[in-house]
Amino acid sequence: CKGINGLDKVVLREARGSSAEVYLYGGQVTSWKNIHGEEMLFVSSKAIFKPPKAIRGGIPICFPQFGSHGTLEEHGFARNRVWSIDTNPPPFPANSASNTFIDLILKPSDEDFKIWPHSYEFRLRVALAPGGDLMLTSRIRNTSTDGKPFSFTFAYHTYFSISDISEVRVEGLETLDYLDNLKEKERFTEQGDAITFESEVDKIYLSTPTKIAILDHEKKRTFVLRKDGLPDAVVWNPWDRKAKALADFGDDEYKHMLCVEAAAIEKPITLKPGEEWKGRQELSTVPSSYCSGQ
Ligand code: TA6
Repeated sequence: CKGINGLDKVVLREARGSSAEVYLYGGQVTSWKNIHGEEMLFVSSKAIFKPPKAIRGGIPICFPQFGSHGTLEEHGFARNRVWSIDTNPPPFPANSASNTFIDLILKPSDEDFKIWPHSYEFRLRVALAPGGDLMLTSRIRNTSTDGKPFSFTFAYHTYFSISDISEVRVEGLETLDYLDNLKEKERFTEQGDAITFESEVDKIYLSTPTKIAILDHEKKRTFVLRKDGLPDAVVWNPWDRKAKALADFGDDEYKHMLCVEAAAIEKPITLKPGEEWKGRQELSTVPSSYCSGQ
């Protein structure tokens, strides 16, 4: 269907009423609603839905570079490109079985090849499971014929919609090492209990578990992020000062969002010609009272 500024977006609806929206611009999920029609993702009221700015919110795809550690623009360029509908996807493994999905594909333009001289096919499947779990599967293949391998870093930069940042806990990252982006990426070890928030946070947790829980106290809702092929996890909230410095972010919006990002950063992924990498994240929600100990 037609989205803002003539850019297309795809709306997925599954039988029990959950839905998702995916912009071809950036291959970006910008909405994920549960069966009650409640929006689970944060998109800034000041988001810009057209090139060259990435849409502020939803699930930006950071590829072929996470962050600014490299030669490309921050978070690479996949989120700033218009993707195509993939009409001929290779078969997906059974575990992404769902009958409500869209397949998108991104291949390098001549311009892209100048800034990142590698041939690849990036296939993204966005799927809704019956009942509304949201599944993103990325498959990136090195299609070069010159025998050259390439390396990349990657993240699903997911913006969760939350009631109040001061009443959120993240479970699953306790005692792990992390690189602190606010302290020259110095390495620290996280303390032993759930993470809470009272100021700007920008941390890359290393070698994290496949399941991370984000507990929204007020909504009595827990987001569960399950991931595969993505060993790291970024946790980011800009807080007030950084929020004010972002033109496409409302001054107070930091109170109602938290980024928890399944990622591969510390150890870049290297693909030889013909090799394919798969990175998957699955988002679900459970009532908080049942979450602890799961
Ligand atoms: O994921 C955290 C982070 O790397 C922060 O450092 C902050 O820059 C955030 O991403 C947003 O980046 P963006 O380029 O989308 O403004």
